[in-house]
Amino acid sequence: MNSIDFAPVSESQITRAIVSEFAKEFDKYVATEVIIVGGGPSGLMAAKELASGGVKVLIIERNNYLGGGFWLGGFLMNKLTIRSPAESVLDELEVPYKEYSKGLYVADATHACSKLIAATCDSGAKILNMTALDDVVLHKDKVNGVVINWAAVSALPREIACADPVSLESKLVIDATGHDAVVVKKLESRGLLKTKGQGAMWVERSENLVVQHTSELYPGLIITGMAVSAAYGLPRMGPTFGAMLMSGKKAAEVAVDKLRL
Ligand code: 48F
Repeated sequence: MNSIDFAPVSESQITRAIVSEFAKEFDKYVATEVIIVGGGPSGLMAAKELASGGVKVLIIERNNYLGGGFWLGGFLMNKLTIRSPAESVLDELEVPYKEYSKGLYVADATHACSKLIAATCDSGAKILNMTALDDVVLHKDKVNGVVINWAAVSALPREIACADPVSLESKLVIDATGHDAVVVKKLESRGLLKTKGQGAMWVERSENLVVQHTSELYPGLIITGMAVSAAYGLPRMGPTFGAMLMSGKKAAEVAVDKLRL
């Protein structure tokens, strides 16, 4: 290949393409059906399921990348584990894996995470990355949306960046922020609920309990993934991810039931 003639396009056209397309999409999602805070495995799974079912869903993610803890297995090693029956989700996502021992499967974390992100984008879910949750919108004892700011602004001390955040409205919010349970903590800080904090490691019990407790914790607020453990004081599970994927699926089911009411 000697040379390629790229289309003649000016710098300002490129800037306009970005600004106008971002503004159009942002405008569409200023009021939406479901906002998912956190783009780790549970949040991505919930978003994929909801958007595939025709629900208008937006993920808020403070990092510039999606995936959360799903990019790595345990101890900075690129292998993640899944316990039966959650390998069915790997099949759905077409992630290769192998059976290590009866009922315990191993996959490459980077491969699994890339496939989950791609499936979520393909489903039609929209993503606002580099965006951090600042607070919740609360109307008459029901969560009605989120207050957000650019992650870069949230990371600066108040005295340097006193930039007001903006609000997005939604019928439901899903807290998928992992161990920090950031949305839940906003309600706790106002005395509206009490969290128990995550329990110690006990893998045999943890995964079943997380899926079981995935529910609407407060009117308008559904919890999924490790946020469930933090809210209910359930045991932690370490680098095994089946419950994150299954909890995301259950959170989507709970949301669909609520939207139908
Ligand atoms: O931590 P994370 O992967 O949560 P998860 O879906 O999965 C937990 C597992 O990765 C693992 C485990 C079980 O296998 O113990 O830890 O429950 O993903 C949480 C996402 O939320 C984002 C964060 O960057 C990450 O991508 N997040 C956290 N706080 C905020 C946020 C915030 N204030 N605003 C926006 N995003």
